[in-house]
Amino acid sequence: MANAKPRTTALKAKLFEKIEAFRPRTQKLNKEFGNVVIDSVNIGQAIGGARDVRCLVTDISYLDPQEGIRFRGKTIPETFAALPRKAGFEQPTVESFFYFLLTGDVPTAEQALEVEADWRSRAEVPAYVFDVLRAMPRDTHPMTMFSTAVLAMQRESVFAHRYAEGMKKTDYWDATYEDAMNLLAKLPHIAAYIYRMKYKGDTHIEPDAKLDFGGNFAHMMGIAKPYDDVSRMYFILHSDHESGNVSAHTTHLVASALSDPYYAFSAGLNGLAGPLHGLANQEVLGWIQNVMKKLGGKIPTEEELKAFLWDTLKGGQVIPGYGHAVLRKTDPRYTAQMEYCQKHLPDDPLFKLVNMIYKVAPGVLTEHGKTKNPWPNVDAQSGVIQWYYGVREWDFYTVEFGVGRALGVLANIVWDRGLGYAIERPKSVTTAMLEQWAAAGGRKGKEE
Ligand code: AMX
Repeated sequence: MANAKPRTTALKAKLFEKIEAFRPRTQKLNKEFGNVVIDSVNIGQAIGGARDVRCLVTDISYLDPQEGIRFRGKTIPETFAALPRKAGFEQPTVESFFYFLLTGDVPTAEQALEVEADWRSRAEVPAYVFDVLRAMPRDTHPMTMFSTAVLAMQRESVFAHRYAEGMKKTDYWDATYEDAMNLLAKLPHIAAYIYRMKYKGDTHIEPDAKLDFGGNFAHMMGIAKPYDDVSRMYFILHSDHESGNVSAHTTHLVASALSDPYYAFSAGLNGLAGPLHGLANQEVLGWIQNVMKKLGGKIPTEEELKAFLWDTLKGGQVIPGYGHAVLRKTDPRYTAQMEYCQKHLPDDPLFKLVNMIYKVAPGVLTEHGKTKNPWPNVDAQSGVIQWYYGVREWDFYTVEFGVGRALGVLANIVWDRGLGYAIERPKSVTTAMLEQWAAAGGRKGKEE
């Protein structure tokens, strides 16, 4: 794979055209306006995880604190409405969405089919990846397995291979694109393999070349319709959330050292595996099950639920699925999934319980007084849908998040290389310096 000749497809030609047209804008900003001040950093931001510091650039998605995510300028409902659908599908294909994310143009049905055919031709997972997975203790967390599988394939990297041969800087995007496409094409199979190896008695279902990304994932998971549409929706909703979140930022950071997409995405997955980030979706289900266990399997009343929320907070733990570093309203990814549930599983007891949490938790969190955002994020709702369709092993949920997140972070690093973004290297300071600047009322001049 590593020495495979670069391919030319319609999508790639279009992307090249877009990058070429865009690059002068980035170069002009950098050269002529590099000194224009757009922000200043305060001590709270330096200590507090760089909140609100505007030092990342992406044109793929933008997160407004009130409105939520827009993909390429479109809200979630606008995105779902705009993308073409295949006959019999309720949701757009992941392929059509990826085309849109990568280029900013809504594809025709035919262009989406070209992506499907392209991924199909790259979908074969090297046998050694399964050997590596099988060599890991079976109780290893599925996210560790997923990240390891991606890293194990690094030897396939077109980028690493061509870099070693002296690839020109203007070709970096092309090699990154090849790796991104090769990786994306394989992720559904790897994820489903981990699921069935761990939880379904190590019995496996071969991919079906006739199916699209979401359809094939559902097929290899062994779950009947409408799980194919559920998967399409899930992957699209989890794809991108601008560049500052841990998984996107990590992927971008690692790739900025010209580590290839396998290294970069594996690192991004390791960030996604944190309970304050992607692992929150499994934590939500764990928390709910714990509540029900304590009540002997009974659905709690609102009063009982309130008491459990307070117990969690008083125990020094966070309420998983609530709060956000940027958002200050209910996450529209939560709303999109809630609407799906209202349509397809309105009477599901778990859905009703999650709705009850939505009714009670914001008030409790507001009274608690710490979080800047008492509203639910994407993770508060996603597990309910998985549970309903039979994926009850909640420690797998973050792997599914990771499959979706790959679409966004890989599209981003293709553009990073296309626009020649620099190696990331912010400056650190010492606590003594902060104390000195605090006493002086700010950092004066450029003494350090
Ligand atoms: N439950 C309890 N306390 C919370 C809370 C929650 N859901 N959300 C925030 N807080 C607390 C913080 O821990 C912090 O406490 P501290 O002052 O003692 O350190 C305080 O409120 C202020 O935090 P914040 O500025 O409102 O949030 P943040 O930007 O520091 O963190 C996030 C954001 C998401 C990590 C946080 O809201 C959280 O821990 N939520 C629960 C975990 C979760 O759902 N994560 C998934 C987020 C979406 C995603 O990435 N998939």
